[in-house]
Amino acid sequence: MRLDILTLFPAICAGPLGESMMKRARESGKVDVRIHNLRDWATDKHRTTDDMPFGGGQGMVMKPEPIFAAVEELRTPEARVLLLTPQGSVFKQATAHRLAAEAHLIFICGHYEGVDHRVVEALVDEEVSIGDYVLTNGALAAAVVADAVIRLLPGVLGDDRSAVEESFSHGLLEAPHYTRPAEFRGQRVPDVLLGGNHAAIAKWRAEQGMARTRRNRPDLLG
Ligand code: 6GU
Repeated sequence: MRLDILTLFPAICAGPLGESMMKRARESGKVDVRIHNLRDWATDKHRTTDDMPFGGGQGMVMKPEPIFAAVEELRTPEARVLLLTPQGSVFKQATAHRLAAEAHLIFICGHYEGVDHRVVEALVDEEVSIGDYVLTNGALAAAVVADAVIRLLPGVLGDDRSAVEESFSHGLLEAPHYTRPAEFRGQRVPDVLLGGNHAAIAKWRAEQGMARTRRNRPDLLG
């Protein structure tokens, strides 16, 4: 997969996508991540990327020209173009699986109060938000979406089962995990996990996952 990220703050994306599993996925060629400064496509002396909103109101709006120039230069026939914005539809694990099947993604990171809507009309295939809260810009959201998608690419996770068995794959949260020591500061690991009864362990985990979902995420149970 190729992923182009267009942002006014490349360093915000570069940190999270330059460590650990993301770093290895890039170094092994499983994903080609290119982080671009949108300012490189601004043409005036001050390299302006924003302007005042027509109709008045608070804040600035990202100008269309640099975004059009960048996307027209970077896009390929296979490219799917996303705008990261709190006005988007909410990103879910299912969205990550769908995007992981694409050959080329282009992320446009929104900033200021918004992006000139002609960008959405003419260039963007989908608008994506990462949740119901407001970030100062879309670069952090782009790194989040990129991580969730890249870890699903073939060969990126060491053990391919871990992507199948994890949280949300079955629509529920996971059971608690424990490692050694079996007793720590008076708290014991549940006995069922210490015996080798795999059917009993699977049953306990299913019950715990359900109880945790009821407590923390009742919305997932409809
Ligand atoms: Cl994609 N951008 C911004 N600025 N805030 C957000 C978001 C995106 N998703 C949730 N909040």
